[in-house]
Parts: sequence; structure tokens; C-alpha cells
Amino acid sequence: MLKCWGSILVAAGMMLVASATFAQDAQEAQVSCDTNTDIDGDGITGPRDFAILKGAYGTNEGDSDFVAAADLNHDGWVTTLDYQVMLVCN
Ligand SMILES: [Ca+2]
Ligand SMILES: [Ca+2]
Repeated sequence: MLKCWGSILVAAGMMLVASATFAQDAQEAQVSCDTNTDIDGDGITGPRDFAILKGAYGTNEGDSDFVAAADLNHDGWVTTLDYQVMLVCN
């Protein structure tokens, strides 16, 4: 039982470190939160928006599977920077 709780605490600690790192990276990248992260336009930012972002990941303007609404930082690519915008700005 103690081993189980230890694993949970380690996992929680890793998540905290990861989110802190994300926030720091976002500040360094000067993420703008002016962007609407509701990619599918249903009024909320949720799992469906993440799914669209995931589906468009790695594409750029001109690709048939590029989703302009998923390019949250408007750099013409769907990359980890767009994930950062979604995570940091919500
Ligand atoms: Ca949505
Ligand atoms: Ca982008």
C-alpha cells in the first residue's frame, strides 16, 4: 500500500514539474492568450479541441489536413507551441 501511494506521489510531483516547465517555456516563448482555443467552435475548450489539434499536428499551411483554427499561435504550423497556447491559456 505504501509503495502504491509513493508511486502516486511521484506521478503527481512529475506532473507539477511538467506543468511548471510548460508555463516557463510559454513565458519564454511569449505565448499570446488572445487566441480563441475553442477550435471546433462549440463554445468550450475541451477534449474535442485537443483531438483536432492532435489530428492536425505536424501540418502546415497548404497541407490538405492543416486546420487553420488549430494553429493557435498563427505561425503557419501546428506544433507543440500550439499545445502550449492551449495548455497555458486555459
Ligand atoms: Ca471546443
Ligand atoms: Ca502554430
